[in-house]
Amino acid sequence: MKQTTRPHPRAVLLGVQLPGVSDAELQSSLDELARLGKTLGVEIVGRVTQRRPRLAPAAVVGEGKLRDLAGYTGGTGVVPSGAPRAKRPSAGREPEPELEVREEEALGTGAPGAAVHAGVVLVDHELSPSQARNLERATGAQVLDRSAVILAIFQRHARSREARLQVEIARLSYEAPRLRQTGGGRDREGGGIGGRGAGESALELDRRKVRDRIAELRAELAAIERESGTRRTRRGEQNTVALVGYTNAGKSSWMRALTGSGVLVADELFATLDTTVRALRPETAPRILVSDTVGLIKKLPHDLVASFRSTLEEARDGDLLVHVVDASDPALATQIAVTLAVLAEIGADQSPRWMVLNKADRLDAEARERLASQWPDALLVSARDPQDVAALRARIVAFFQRDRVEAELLVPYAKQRVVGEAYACAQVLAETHDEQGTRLRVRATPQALARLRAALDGP
Ligand SMILES: Nc1nc2c(ncn2[C@@H]2O[C@H](COP(=O)(O)OP(=O)(O)OP(=O)(O)O)[C@@H](O)[C@H]2O)c(=O)[nH]1
Ligand SMILES: [Mg+2]
Repeated sequence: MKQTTRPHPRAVLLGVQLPGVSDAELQSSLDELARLGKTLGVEIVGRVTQRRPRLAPAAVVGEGKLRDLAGYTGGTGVVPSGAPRAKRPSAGREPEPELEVREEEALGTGAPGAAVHAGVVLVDHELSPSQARNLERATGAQVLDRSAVILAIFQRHARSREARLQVEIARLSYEAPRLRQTGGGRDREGGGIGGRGAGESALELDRRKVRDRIAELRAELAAIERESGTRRTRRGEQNTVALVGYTNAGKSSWMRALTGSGVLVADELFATLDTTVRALRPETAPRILVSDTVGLIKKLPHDLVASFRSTLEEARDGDLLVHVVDASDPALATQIAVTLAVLAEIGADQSPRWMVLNKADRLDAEARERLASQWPDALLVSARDPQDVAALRARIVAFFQRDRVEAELLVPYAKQRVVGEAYACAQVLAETHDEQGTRLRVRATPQALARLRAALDGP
């Protein structure tokens, strides 16, 4: 082994093939889980799957598969009967407040003879607290379900105060019921809320602390959102386009291409958590604002949707939604369906919407043809192709010009601020001055025109 590179913690994937799920669907779901794991920095060393009518209540899979799983992790492969063993002392460290992949354990060499030792098990299903605990006891590894993995990525990628608060609220909400049912405070590391003692009183204390903390964070978030709410209302006067879609589809790449902004583009899942708003370049008069939004994913934990609601509402408030799809991903149909479902959930399914099949540069002629006939209304493009960028920009500009009407406005000298407003929300074709005031010839939407006239009639 090279000494310079720090090895990644190793993980094994666990998935159950439920009735109605094809082999391909199962594998594609596990592929996605593997990508989520890689985003967290773990190396995937194997997959254990089982076809079952439902998840085994005790430990997701049956006894035989549990032993297979332990072959990767070095555990006993058996769920011990009786009370959970006492917690290992955590080397005098304070409990980590984050759901983190514990590298030191993942790198352990506990399994004599095991070729690859995985310290982490990623499960492609929502786990009950007892399933998680049993799996941990049988495998000796850290067990994370899909929601926990997504939450950990969000936690790692959150930059702004707003995003950090949203993630923290989601994480506490995710953990609260688990805390309730473990019966002795948290017995899994990584959650680290409240006391460690066993018994009802400690549990009560933990629960209250979590509730209080969530309330506190919500209040803080509400204050921030009130402010960004006013920012949004101000933007409400302008033309806005929201880029929405599945994570890694290329939203931020389009944001960069359309606006020249330096937003982060990365080949990882959930690179973007904060909404960024920038003007379309070259600038139009009035300006068209483009916003880049948080990506979506299959089985996005409900707590995250709830807590990122206001961020997602940025998309709902757009005059036009550009739904970016990774056309080179074999799972694009599922990704489209998931995106549309979330848009419907947040009430964003009423706005005009275009579908952009992105990454067309990765497709051969045959695939392009197939997609074009399958999604006849979509645009097949690449964020990397300047011609495609110019074409989409032109379509966006045309969209906002569509219902424009021309009008003449006389702005008295006492109300010159309306001239500024006209430049902000309309295209000013001519400006002349006479003794009565400023005469503007404008082209604007009927709504913008009505606003300007109201401003002229008002005090
Ligand atoms: N080949 C190719 N790659 C692209 C294209 N658009 C984006 N990518 C790549 O796809 C990856 C994801 O792009 P992003 O723009 O960060 O995707 P996103 O939708 O913002 O993703 P999240 O913020 O994580 O939800 C990056 O590695 C990009 O370079 C494209 O048109 N062609
Ligand atoms: Mg992004």
